[in-house]
Amino acid sequence: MLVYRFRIWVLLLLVIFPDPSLSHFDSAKKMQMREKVRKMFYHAYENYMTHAFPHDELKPLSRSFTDSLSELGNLKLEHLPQDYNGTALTLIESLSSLVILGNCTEFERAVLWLSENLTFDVDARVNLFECNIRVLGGLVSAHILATDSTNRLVQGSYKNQLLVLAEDLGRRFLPAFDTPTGLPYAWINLKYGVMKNETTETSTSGCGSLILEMGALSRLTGDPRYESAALRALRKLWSMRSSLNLLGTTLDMETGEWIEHSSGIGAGVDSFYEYLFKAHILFGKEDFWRMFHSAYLAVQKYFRHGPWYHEADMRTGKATYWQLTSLQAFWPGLQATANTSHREFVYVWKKFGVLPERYLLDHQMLHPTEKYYPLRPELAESTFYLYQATKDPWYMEVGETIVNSLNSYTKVEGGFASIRDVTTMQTEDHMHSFFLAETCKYLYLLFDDSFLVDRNYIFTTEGHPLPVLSAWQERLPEIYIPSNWTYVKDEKQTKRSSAMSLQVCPALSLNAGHGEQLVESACHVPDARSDHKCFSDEECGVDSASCRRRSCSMAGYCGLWLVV
Ligand code: DMJ
Repeated sequence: MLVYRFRIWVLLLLVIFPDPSLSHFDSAKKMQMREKVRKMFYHAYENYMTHAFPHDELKPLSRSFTDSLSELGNLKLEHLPQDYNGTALTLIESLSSLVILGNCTEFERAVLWLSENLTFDVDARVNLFECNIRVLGGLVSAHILATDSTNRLVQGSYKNQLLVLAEDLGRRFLPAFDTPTGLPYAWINLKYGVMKNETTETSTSGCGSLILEMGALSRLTGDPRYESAALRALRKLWSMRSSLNLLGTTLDMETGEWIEHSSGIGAGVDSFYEYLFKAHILFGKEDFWRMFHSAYLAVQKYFRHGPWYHEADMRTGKATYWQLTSLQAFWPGLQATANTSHREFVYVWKKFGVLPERYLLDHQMLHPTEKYYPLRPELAESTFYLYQATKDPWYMEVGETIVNSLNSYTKVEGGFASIRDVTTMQTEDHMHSFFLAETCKYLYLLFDDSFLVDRNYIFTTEGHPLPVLSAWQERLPEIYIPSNWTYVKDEKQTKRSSAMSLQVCPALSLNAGHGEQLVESACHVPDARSDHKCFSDEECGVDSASCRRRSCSMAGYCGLWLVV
């Protein structure tokens, strides 16, 4: 019975997934797709500018606006401001995308408007994490882009106005960190600081993903307080890990005790892992790499189940919730070798037309209430990274599918609307600012990466680019220094090949005796067929890291699936 169901899935998937060897992605097609994405961006941007600016976000169905900065992360909509008229959130979030799309005129117009009108001296309680990634990150990144002569912006008219705004905002963040543990409050009033009786509950990503933006602000202003505050919080959080190197999802920042011990790689935690890795790239500190390495190994050990990631209790490592949450879709992009997980996310996208917020893996069904798709970027993000890493045209086809779905299901006259229920494709009157900051940007970069040629950027969790500058780097950890910089390879070393080139498991092919180190690799033996698909377990070979035999997944791809 199971075998039949499996075969039917595979047959269905053969129809759903095109064969990449027949890829139609020549340069004309790429250009056509790029233009399609450009149109999407401007349809969203112009509708925001016409119907919502200078308020925070667009309501595309009613063609009106919402001042949503203080609603972000505020599930119960508590302490909403009485007299707050927005901070042009979507415009700030669009700045770096405008530069990537090459629209310097509009970028300059926006910079001018912001420098003359934007103020953070507003009585609004905001979520520190959200305000950091969207507003501070948007401003810091745009400031760097404005001062980069290769962007052909009119340099003379730019007088660091965005940096001045960013520094003002950063100063307003600092009272949140003035706590006995160094862990910040999740909420801060921009005008009055931490409110009386403010909640002490926060999340792992809330206090562990501030280092890129606040670190960049310190490097740009020479004021170390921002980076130190973010670093102290991150270190404290890391010290709270369990003996399994796992963290929970929510905690009390005042006592430093965990509230929710179950966690995964999705909501409430996701960007914590992302920032450890990216902070290492941006600032070069070995510490970040060590933390990331231990945390990553623990994720792979306790959360991973074949291509999927479930949640587990940080104390025992025992599985708790078996569910896909849409935020998890950034993970394959972070790994950049995780084509198997990426394919399963694509499979779910194709099954529903877009990616539902939560999908129960153990029951293979949608979560009864979280059936929405708020125009999230994570799958486009991973698709862009995996295309950059592999140049496999299949990822462009995935990008095309995403673009087509967004245009068919979410495009309305007044912009792009979130989906309330993926089973009915009923729309909702909200276009989140990350649609312009991330979703459109990653899709555009997938089809045209000319912005990245000869430049080395990391993207923040909100998709704002920050350049990797040697001036910001500490000494590089040994692990990242190519061997030929310091010494000539000996004979044994030259004989070593990667698992990918050997196409066999390194543990089988390399003799790990007598001082010789076993080469561990995250890459796997390439799939037998050029379209990466499989019909049977026999086609799948072995996994190079574990040497276990791989099998053919429900979606028809090779991987290390464990039987549930
Ligand atoms: C964005 O604000 C960021 O990507 C964040 O890290 C997670 N959620 C949204 C997009 O889904």
